[in-house]
Amino acid sequence: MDIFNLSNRVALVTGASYGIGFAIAKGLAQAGATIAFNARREDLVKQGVEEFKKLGITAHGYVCDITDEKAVGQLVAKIEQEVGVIDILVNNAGIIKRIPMIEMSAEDFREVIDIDLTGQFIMAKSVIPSMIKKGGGKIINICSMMSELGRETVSAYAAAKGGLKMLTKNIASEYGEYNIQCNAIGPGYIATPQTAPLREKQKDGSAHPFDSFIISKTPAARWGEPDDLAGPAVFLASKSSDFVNGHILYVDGGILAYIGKQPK
Ligand code: NAP
Ligand code: GCO
Repeated sequence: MDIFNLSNRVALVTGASYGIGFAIAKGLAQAGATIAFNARREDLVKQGVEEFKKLGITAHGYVCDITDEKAVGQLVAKIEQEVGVIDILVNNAGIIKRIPMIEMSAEDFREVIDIDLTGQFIMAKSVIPSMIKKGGGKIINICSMMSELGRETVSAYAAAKGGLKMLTKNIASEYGEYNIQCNAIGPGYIATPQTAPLREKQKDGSAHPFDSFIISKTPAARWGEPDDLAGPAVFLASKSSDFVNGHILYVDGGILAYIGKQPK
């Protein structure tokens, strides 16, 4: 459908060698976009390029750490030169550290904030000037259930993802007049390497208690798959969402709508 068509659009998806970033990049490519992506390690960039190739997608891979402002500036300039001006930025790269707050060092806390919040700021500020010159663009930040909810051990992550929600609204407020739409996707619990430790089988072969907990908290009664995020990303990257700005689209199987089951 033309309203979702991304032909002649260049999309940069950060951290897209695997996981949610890969699935979103695949979805954008299937809607017609040309894909650029980055990872921190050369081998993961190569692996990503190969995985895209297997799907018939020519993706342009680059080594870049999103927290390095100078390197990000060089990355954006290189993509503009080799691929074209970035029309769509998906701020996907991120990490989590699961440590009880009173045991967490300030250094660990800062690292999470640096990658999950400052890195998104650096990426966005680096693509916006060319978007303004070109007459518009789309920025999609990847938020979280932790943009709304807290839980044990994820204080830094929740602080970063809560901050990212407000950065999303601020970018929309500050650059909306330039036809830039900045929205976010808030994924629920998605089966990726990031959440693998929460889904590990127990020694006796039973499900991890957190695994069963999430299934019971999710009206859809399952973990999400990375591909569940592709359609919402295409919507937010396309002209279908031209009057949607500063919105957080939760794609969570209903977690945020649900009070939870009463205990038996
Ligand atoms: P993942 O499987 O751990 O993948 C994260 C990606 O980010 C990797 O490609 C990683 O690449 C990249 N990355 C991390 N730090 C980076 C840095 N400094 N510079 C460049 N790339 C970096 O995670 P995921 O589950 O797909 O999650 C992707 C995003 O969705 C994250 O922002 C995450 O917080 C968010 N999210 C995940 C879930 C979930 O349930 N899985 C739910 C809500 C939100 P390298 O380490 O190889 O560089
Ligand atoms: C955790 C999880 C999360 C998810 C996700 C939820 O330990 O609770 O890893 O925080 O990855 O962000 O939306």
